[in-house]
Amino acid sequence: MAESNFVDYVKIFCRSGKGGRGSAHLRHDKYIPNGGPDGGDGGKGGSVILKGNRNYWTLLHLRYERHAFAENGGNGGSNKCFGKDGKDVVIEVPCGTVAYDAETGGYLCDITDDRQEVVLLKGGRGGLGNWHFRTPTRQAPRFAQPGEPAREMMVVLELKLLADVGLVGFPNAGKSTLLSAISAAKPKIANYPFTTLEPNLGIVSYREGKSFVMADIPGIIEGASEGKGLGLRFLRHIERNSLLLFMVPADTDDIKREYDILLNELARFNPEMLDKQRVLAVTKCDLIDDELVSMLEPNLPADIPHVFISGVSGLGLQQLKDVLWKELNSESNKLEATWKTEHIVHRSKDAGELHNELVAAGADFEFDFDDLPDDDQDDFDDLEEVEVELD
Ligand SMILES: Nc1nc2c(ncn2[C@@H]2O[C@H](COP(=O)(O)OP(=O)(O)OP(=O)(O)O)[C@@H](O)[C@H]2O)c(=O)[nH]1
Ligand SMILES: [Mg+2]
Repeated sequence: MAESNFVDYVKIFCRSGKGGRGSAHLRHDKYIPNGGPDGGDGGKGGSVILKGNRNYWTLLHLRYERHAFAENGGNGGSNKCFGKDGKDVVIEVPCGTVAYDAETGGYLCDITDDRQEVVLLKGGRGGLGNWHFRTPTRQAPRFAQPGEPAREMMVVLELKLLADVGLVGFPNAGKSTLLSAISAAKPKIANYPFTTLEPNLGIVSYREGKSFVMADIPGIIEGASEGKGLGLRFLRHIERNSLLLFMVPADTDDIKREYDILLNELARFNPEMLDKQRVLAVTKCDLIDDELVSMLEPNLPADIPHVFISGVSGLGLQQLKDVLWKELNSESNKLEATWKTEHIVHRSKDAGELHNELVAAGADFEFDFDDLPDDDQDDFDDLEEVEVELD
C-alpha cells in the first residue's frame, strides 16, 4: 500500500535525564585550610512529557521520531553551587492519543484535551551535596549522594479518533456518501470496495447550532478479525465513539445476517464494543420503491432503532440525525471513560507528591533520601575528588 499521511501508531524509545550527583567538595582556601564541606546538590534530570495539541490530527510528525531523550541534570559544584536542571522533552500529540508501555502492553495515559500534559517518565532527582551530611561529630563528610538514575521505556502511541458516531459497514455500503451528504467532509466515493483506506471525520450540524462528530472508517468484511480485507486495524478509531451507526444497503439479500456479521467482527475485536448504543441505517433506499421498503421492515433486527436513508437523494437524512441526536443524548448512553486515569502523573503536582506516587506505583529508587550513610561508611563509588587532606 502506498505510504499514507494518516499515521495512527508510532513507537518511541523514551529516556528521562538522570539526576546530577552532589558534590563532596571540602573547602580549602588561603588561610582557611579546614573550611568544611561545601559541596552543592546535583540538578534534576529532564522529564519526558506528553502534551496534547489540537493542531495535530495524526501522529505523522512523529513517524521518523525514534528517540525522545531528556537532558541529564548537571553535577553539583564547590561553594554550594547547584547543578543545572536538565531540559524536559515534550512530545506533542493530537487529542485522542493513548500511550502504552510497548513491552508489557500496559496502559500509561490518555491525552484527550488540548495542552493537557502528562509526565511519562520523570527525570531523576539530583543527589545532595556533602554539605547536607555535616554533623558535630563528622565535620568533613567525604561523600555525597549520586543522582537518581534515568528511566527508560519503549512507548507506543496510538491515536484513537474522538468522534461521537462511528460508521460501521461492509465496503460500498454508502458510508462515505452519507458523511459527505450530512457534513462538509469530502471523502472519496466510488463504486468499488475499499475506496476509503483511512478514517475521515466530519462535523454534522444539527438544529439550533448543535453538532456532533462522525467518523467514517474503511469497510469491514467477514473474517476481518483474521486479517481479511483491511482487517480490524481501524476499529480502534470507533472504540471510543458513544454510538455506532451500522450501515447496510437496502438491496442486500439478508440485512439481518449482514448486521450480525458486522456485530460478530466487532465483538472479536473488543467485546466492549457491544456495550455501545447501536442504530441501523438501511442505505441506498432510492434504489427500491416504497412498497419494498415496507416489506423489509419485519426482517430487521428488533433490538435497535432503524432508519431508511439515501445519501444520494437525501431521503431520511433529517430523521437519521434526529435519531442519532436523541440516542447521543439519552441518559443511558453517556460516554463512559473506559480508560483509567489514576496512574496519570500530572506535572502540576509538587515533587514530594510525585515521589510518593511513584514509590506507591512500584518505582525503584536506588537511594532513599532518609537513609543517610553511617559514620564509618566512607567507601563510596561516586565520591567527588577531595582536594584537601585533613589532619
Ligand atoms: N443509489 C445510491 N447509491 C449510493 C448511495 N450511497 C452510496 N451509493 C453508491 O455506492 C457506492 C459506494 O459508496 P461509498 O460511499 O464509497 O461506500 P463506502 O461504504 O464508503 O465504501 P468503502 O469506502 O469502500 O468502504 C458509490 O458508487 C456510491 O455512489 C445511495 O444512497 N443511493
Ligand atoms: Mg468509503
